[in-house]
Amino acid sequence: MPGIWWGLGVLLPLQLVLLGLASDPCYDATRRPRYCLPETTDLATGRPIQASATCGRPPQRLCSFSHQGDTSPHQCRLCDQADPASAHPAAYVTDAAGEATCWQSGPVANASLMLALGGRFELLYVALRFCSPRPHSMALYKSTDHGHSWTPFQFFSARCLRAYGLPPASTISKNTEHEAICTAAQTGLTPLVGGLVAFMPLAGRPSARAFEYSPVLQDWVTATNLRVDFDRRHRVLGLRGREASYGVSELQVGGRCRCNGHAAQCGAVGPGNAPQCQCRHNTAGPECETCRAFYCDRPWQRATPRDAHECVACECHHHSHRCRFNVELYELSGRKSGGVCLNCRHHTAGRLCHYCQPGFKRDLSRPITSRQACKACQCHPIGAISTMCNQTTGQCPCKMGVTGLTCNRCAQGFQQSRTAHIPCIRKSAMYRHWLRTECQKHCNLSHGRIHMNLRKYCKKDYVLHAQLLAMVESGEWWQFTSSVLAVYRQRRVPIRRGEQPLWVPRQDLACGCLRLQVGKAYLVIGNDAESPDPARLVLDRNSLALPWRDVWAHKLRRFQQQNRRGKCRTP
Ligand SMILES: [Ca+2]
Repeated sequence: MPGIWWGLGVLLPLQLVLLGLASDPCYDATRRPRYCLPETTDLATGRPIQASATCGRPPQRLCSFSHQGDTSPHQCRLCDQADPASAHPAAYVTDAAGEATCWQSGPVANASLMLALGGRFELLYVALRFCSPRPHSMALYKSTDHGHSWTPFQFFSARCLRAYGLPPASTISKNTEHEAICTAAQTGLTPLVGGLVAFMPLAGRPSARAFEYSPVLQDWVTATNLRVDFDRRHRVLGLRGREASYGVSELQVGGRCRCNGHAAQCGAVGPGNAPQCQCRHNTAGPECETCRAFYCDRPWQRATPRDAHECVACECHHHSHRCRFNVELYELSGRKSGGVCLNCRHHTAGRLCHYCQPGFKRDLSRPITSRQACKACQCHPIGAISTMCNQTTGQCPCKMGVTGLTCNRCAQGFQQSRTAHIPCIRKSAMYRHWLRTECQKHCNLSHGRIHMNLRKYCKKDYVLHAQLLAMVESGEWWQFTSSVLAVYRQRRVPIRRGEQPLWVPRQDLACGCLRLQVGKAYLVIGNDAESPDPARLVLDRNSLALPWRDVWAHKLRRFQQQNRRGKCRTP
């Protein structure tokens, strides 16, 4: 038998039918994610079921009816648990034999059946086929915690108020959508055999049409276990109470895995394991209730027909496999993106691994997703101020006078120096610097004060007191006109007092070996050795010209006298 649920097939959501046709119900033809649901299956058939009472221990005589509306021709048979041929165990409620087999409670006032569904499911219908007359009062309970606690699902009673304290068939308002009601329907005595009691958890509930948007109803239809309490039997004329029984031949529970709209398939992972959703839309978990690792750019949401709420991968430009969700960033982005990449590799950095690390520059010839998207700056260790270059241009920060992407050469107008501190200096400064060192070498200057004593006096060829009157340039020479005021030591070719030309090499003056000023008087001390012409009076870098001080006159006269006395000849 295909099932007792013929009539309800058309009531199943149309989507189930449509989804069955598509290759992947969770995506449309253009591979866009869409709301999807696993098939509704019969959750009861084949599952073990428990009954609070079962006939046949000890063997009992029970009577049942063979015709739906006629109470008179009933059959009475022995129920004996020890004899399989006449036993009516609870397993007959969920067996595959359908109406052919039947559980019988025996002549008890109350009985119940309990079914563990083997996981959390969303239930669409619960249906019981009776082999006895339907109960006068019965209650359906569900559990969402595997039988630890129970919630009323539906009450059925010909006398609702008396049996369960509830008004019969009260309408369901939006505020009471998650509450059980009591109905007198399906409680009639007839049919005496084969009667049906069915319950659809969503029927009559205002939000049922918007089930995907109603967490209240989503919870309402969710169950792990079902229990049916048979609370009162109808009195049947001609049937004695000790021969009457509750009898159920079939229980069907239509439900589907709770996958939050993210799976169209659901199956047991291993033997004895609860069925698990085969999650799509980058979701994970037994009920697709979280996003897959790395797919956390947006917060998880249940899918709806309007929006599949697919979990979105973090955009890390292929430089990271890990990310976390940041709610502040998500809000700041206008609820678009909240993923933060972790451990960016390939020298990338930033929330989306879309920058280069400090010390690396973007190689714009490669896409940012390339492993070589970031290259080392390679700033010159001497020319650059730091090792960190501009991310986009790659320009290293150069020291003054240094240029080039990596600061590897001197800028125009600059020239390499030999110091790392200032690797390039202005060319003019360079020249001055060169001149200074060259002149220092050239002039052979004796630094410090000159202390004139007899020994030094004797070493010199001549010592004069002269005043400079004028100067003219003459080739490589400066020709001064001097007035020799006194001769304190005379050379071989005598120097006359009075006006005398005085020659100074041009470079000696440029380098400042001699500091001479027209109009001033000097103590001039020199040797003849360097002079190209013994007749000429030449003043050069080996000579001395000290601004004249009158105090020297006396001292020099004394040296002169000592010289005349021959003191210079005896060392
Ligand atoms: Ca059966």
